[in-house]
Amino acid sequence: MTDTAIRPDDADQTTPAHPLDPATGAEYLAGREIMAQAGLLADPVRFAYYGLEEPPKQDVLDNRATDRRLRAYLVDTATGTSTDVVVSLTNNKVITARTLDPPADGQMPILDSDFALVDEIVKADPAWCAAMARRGLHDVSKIRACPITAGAFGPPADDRRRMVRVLAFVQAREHDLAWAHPVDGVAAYVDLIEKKVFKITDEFDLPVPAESGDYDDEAVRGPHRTTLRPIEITQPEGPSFIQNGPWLQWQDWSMRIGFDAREGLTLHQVSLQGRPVMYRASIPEMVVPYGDPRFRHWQAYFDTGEYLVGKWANSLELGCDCLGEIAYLDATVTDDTGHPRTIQNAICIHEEDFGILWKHTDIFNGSAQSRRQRRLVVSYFTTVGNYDYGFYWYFYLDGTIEHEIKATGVVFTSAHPGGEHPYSTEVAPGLAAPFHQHLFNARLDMTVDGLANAVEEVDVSGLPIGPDNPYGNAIVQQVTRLTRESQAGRRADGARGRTWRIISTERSNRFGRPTGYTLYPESAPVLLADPTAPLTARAGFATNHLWVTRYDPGQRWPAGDFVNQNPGGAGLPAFIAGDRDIDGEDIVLWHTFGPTHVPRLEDWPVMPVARCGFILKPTGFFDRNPTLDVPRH
Ligand SMILES: [Cu+2]
Repeated sequence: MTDTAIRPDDADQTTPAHPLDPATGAEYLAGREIMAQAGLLADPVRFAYYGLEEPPKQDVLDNRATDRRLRAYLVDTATGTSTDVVVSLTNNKVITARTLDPPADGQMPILDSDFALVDEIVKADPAWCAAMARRGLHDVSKIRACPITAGAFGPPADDRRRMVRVLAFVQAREHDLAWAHPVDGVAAYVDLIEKKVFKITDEFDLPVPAESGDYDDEAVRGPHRTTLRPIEITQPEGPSFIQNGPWLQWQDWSMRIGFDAREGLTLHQVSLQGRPVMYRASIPEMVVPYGDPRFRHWQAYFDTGEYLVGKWANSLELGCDCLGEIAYLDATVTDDTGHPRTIQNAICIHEEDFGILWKHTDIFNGSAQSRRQRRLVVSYFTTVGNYDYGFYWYFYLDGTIEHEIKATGVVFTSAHPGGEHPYSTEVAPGLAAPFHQHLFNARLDMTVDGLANAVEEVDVSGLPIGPDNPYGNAIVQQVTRLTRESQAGRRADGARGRTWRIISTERSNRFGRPTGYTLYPESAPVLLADPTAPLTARAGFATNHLWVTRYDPGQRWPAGDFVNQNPGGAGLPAFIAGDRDIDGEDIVLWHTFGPTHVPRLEDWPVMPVARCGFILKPTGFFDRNPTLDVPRH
């Protein structure tokens, strides 16, 4: 096992080799200097986001992407003034600096420092302390304040504030699991600019659940089992991939790896046998709406747009998080002041055996053959509050691409009111885990054999008995071309085996049919909130499993650029308003997926990984099984 991490920060370089390479620490500092010179960084201006502003696709493809740019979301924490800034490192100047109108545009994401700030603010608030004291909680040093993004629920005076709502948990001892001890019925509404509690809702008292959830305490977990023998994975000749910084090649695949403080891992220019498949792939948004309609009806977070999943990426550990011959990439993000921070070993790259690739024992010729499947794994893990999410991209020998999200960590909790509560599961005495959804959105900038692509919706069905089908056994496909954006907001349909095929409108296979890749969705529920709910307006992307748009470099974020307290309508619903032609064009697929989580007793106190994702498979991309050349051993 070797740690072969590439540490871009170690290299003293200001100009990366490729226009899609992640921004370096030196670049962040250079961009910061440009903003400072332009007077944009007077204290207390903070960076709510800072990252690479990727060049337009055509410029990259034509090798003329020479202007290296960074984008910063600045917020003045004294006035709330929020500015969206793009700087050119190449030309050493500010390109744009737009001041937001937050009630219309939304607020900047949560700052790192907001967590500590909120803790201070609530603990200094007499009314909040009194609400705690009435519940018998007199020592506020044992209370953990959990800031939850506010959404947009009115009244308008509230929506104009940069605010969070704060729930409380008790952590009586150092290693206590605070999530086991929610203080329910009371929430503090905190203005992050005025730095005060402006409202408290104190609606009901329920006892703080007492049972320990400290899963690392032997008194809770019992003694460790002793029956697991070691599994060791060795690759005596090393892994089969070649990595050169962010560039990666494995078998017939090649790609570039990127990382963004907001959306985490990004993949670029994924190609197979030198043929383009995806120009860019990432998971640029997720929303976790909770389904308890009591006073916590506002609980729904957009982990990516509001909290920035990328900057909470974990440093991975060999032997624990990743097994085998691992290559790591570090990620460089920035702190609230725009200074670089390196997350060591943030991205894990390795190769896995994946069981049988193909196998057949022939009854006629006696041939008995079997081949092993392998996959290249590119992944990272992030922690946002109580939950942890692993984002895994898999590339297989047969051309399959899979994305899998591993959700683990601790379920969010409330106090259980007793009896049959319709919106939560009682997971420990008096402790509830409310039902909720984890709805992710994948942005798949497909380039199947080039830029000119189209999407077909493919259903399967039987046919009724008739003259052409006298015994009723017919099985057919219904293929519907999605030609305009207005037509391409689609739901999965498991009963019809619905898939979406992305085809090249320029290249064909040996039967003259378009080469393609098929998206296989999991047919789980989309957003369950009422269509007229305030959340639905803000999470419009989550109301369909599929959207298809014409490529536009400005359309990056499915819930809009500024998700925090956005009033709604931004992102995908706005992107398709122009109803562009998507047939034979440069198109982007946006795929919503993820579980509706009814917590189980077994999810407490720490949840075994729950998986969700999607698969892309070559469909007529090759003329036959592309893995006949895989040797037996
Ligand atoms: Cu969950």
